[in-house]
Amino acid sequence: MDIARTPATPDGNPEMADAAPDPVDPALFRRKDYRPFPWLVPEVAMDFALGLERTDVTTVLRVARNPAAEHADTIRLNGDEIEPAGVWVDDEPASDWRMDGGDLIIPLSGDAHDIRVDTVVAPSANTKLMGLYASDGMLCTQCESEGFRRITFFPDRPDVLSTYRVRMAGPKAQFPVLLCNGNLEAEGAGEGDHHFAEWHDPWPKPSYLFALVAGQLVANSDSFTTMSGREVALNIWVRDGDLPRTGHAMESLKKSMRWDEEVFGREYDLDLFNVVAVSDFNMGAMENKGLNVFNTKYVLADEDTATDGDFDGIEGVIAHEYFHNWSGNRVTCRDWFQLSLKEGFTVLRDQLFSQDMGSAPVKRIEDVRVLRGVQFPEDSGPLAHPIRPDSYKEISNFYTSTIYNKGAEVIRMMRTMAGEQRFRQGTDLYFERHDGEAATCEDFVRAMEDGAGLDLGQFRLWYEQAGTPRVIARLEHDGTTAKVHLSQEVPATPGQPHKRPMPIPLKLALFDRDTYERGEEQLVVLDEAQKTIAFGGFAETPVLSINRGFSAPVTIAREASRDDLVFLAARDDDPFARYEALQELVVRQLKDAVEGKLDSEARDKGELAIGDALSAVLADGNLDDSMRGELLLLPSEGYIAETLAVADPARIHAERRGLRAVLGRMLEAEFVALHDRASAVPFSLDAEARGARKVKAQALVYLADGNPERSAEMAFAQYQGADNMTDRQSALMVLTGLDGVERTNALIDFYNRYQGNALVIDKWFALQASSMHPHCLEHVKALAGHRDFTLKNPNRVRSLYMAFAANPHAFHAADGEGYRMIANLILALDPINPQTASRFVPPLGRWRRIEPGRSALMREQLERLAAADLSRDTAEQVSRSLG
Ligand code: 0A1
Ligand code: ZN
Repeated sequence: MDIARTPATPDGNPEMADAAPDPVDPALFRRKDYRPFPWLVPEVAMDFALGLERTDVTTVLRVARNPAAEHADTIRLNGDEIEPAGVWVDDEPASDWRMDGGDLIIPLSGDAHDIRVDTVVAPSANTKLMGLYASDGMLCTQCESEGFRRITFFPDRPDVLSTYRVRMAGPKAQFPVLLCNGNLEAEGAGEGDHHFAEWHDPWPKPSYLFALVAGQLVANSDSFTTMSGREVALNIWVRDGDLPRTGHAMESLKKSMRWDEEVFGREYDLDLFNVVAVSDFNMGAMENKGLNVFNTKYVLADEDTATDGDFDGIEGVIAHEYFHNWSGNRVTCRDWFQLSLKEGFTVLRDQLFSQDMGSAPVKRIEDVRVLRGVQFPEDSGPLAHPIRPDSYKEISNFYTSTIYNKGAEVIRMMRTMAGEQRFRQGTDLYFERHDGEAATCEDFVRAMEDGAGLDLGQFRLWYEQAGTPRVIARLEHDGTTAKVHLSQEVPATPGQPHKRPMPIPLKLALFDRDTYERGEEQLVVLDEAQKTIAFGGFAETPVLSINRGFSAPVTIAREASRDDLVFLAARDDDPFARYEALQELVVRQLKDAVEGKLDSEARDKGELAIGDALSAVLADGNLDDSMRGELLLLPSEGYIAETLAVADPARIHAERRGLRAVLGRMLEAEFVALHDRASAVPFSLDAEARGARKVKAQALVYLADGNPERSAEMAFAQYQGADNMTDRQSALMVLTGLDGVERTNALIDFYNRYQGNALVIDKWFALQASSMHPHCLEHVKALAGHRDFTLKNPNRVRSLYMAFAANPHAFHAADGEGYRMIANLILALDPINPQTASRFVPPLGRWRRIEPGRSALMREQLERLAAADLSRDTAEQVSRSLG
């Protein structure tokens, strides 16, 4: 590696400096400690004798010394909760091996050997859902990041690439379908009632991309012809009854394959692509080579059981996993510190795909909402980390919004600076240079420099520094010149007290206040602490539109008057900037209200301005309903909290509801008319009908606060008349927040109607846990005892408790009961499924930004957790949260 071009880290260490294990905390893995593995493993052969209770695994590794690594006289094979049932070296039984923790260490004297290790695993007992596990009577695997070591002993790190040959055998009646990565080479009858299949994956891959599935499955089969004319067989495997709900996933897959060819020049590289849906899964889906494994939530949909949002989620996740075939699989990661190399890039790719499939501006707004709702709080809290972290204890904790969503924003900024065409040259070069390799973020940046012709010297700070930069914008007008004064601050984050200025690409434009004319849009890269840009030809102070299209993942503090925001909210031609102006108008009002800065006159004025702006949105014939729905959405309570140094969740909730009630009353007739108009649009999945359903829901939400009785009536009628899940769910959401017989009846009806459909019953739990009802917390407590609730299924756990933890008025109950409930859940879930348990710690970790009374109660629960015997996953999150 060319050290000369490697940037220095903030503390002055070159990226790959030599380093010994951390003397203070040996459990800490550090990026700078990277060493290549002493052995290459070009080929792996595996044999599985399958059973739910017991599966026997034989693994043969062909190993050879790695000329690029230091000499070693042993090989370390990682293992986790497994034991070697036999070890052979070059066909001779070996006895000189030893264990080091979970790892198997075998002495090796020659330059090349065959190592055979036998293991036995118990899939049914595997509640962690990592490695080989049973779900709903079938067998499946999850190996990213470190699950393969729960199946067999192996150098379980992403820079060891091997081709795999796998034989799997088991009872045919129980496991009629046998799937693995790559191509099926042989299948047939085995002993007795058994059968077998042999798979070969010709593409070298790291162990985390290994997958195996066995069970009673049926396929929706189709095919795709690639740009070079190769025919690829496509299968989406599901449980028998679920087949009618796989059409959308299949269409999404074919669209993704075509789009990646057209936009990134990437062609699929096997003759077969399998997707399997499983109901017990820790995450959304997994990009295993040629055999993607999906959470059922991201496969199954029809109009009766899935919302428009679910349809979008499926399209996006199918695309995401498919795109990984190049950004992740063909070019993989050198180590887990480089996770954003594949995840940030792939998220950007799936975002661009979804932009092209639907409305680009709406998708951009949705993506920014996720970033602000999840990543910004992460970046301003105790768990803040750079998109390329420097250390971790448990890598599962780093599958974060920062790695994924901020990672995507960082690459998007490169694209904005280079333009689409040069960006493509950069990605072409990256794929060409690193195909078949385990690469680093630095490799990606260099390919962008060389291929896209960007100078990214200082830009590398985006990989190193955590925290959301804050840009302060001030406009000065003198004669005919308008000066935009920009400055930036990057806040301190854990372990990074001092920050350097980042290069921040800001798209901006100035509007003439009288003629409404817009000057040319400029891309200004703010790469110093302060910068001033002058624009000529303005007789009057213009109106500044900044961070158009959300060109940089920063917060903007601008000195804009309320009139300026109203101006932009009405006529900015950049849809994002228009949305932003409206959001800011509301955020300012609510912030001032929460901080007690509004007298009644100021309150009225602000409410009127917002009412006028919304009224204009409702009346604007140039808007489609989908964008109208975005513009109508009030900023979330979490987002408002994020703008305050210390937040009082109860006040924020009360003020936001209060404002919505005022607006609901002010615009009651308009909302009723909107609801009527939208209700007349017949169901279809096209953009217009979807937009209609979106604004219909918005109208009900405003009316729920403005005129609850009327809203309840309308919602109940919508619920009963619904011919699709989007309308049914939005009506039920509104009813669940209100009191009355409509609520009870609709909840009972919904449960009875969808009993047995796990994904829809998840919605039933989630709606109640995220409801505006004042007794939400008690409802959640009761639901935890419901016969359909189980800690064993991550979707069910999330549907109840994640929805609750994200529901500020319930979670932040003044007596701390919400915090106690989440801590109790963590304690109960941790021994079953630590990965899912640890994801519930961050909501408690917000304590520093919450008013003192609640803050102490949150901390108390974290301390209670810290005193317990926790998994490595949860312990790391708890100690960082307290830290
Ligand atoms: N690489 C997957 C995410 C993923 C990570 C870990 C998992 O283990 C439970 C599962 C999935 C993605 O980005 O889609
Ligand atoms: Zn991914």
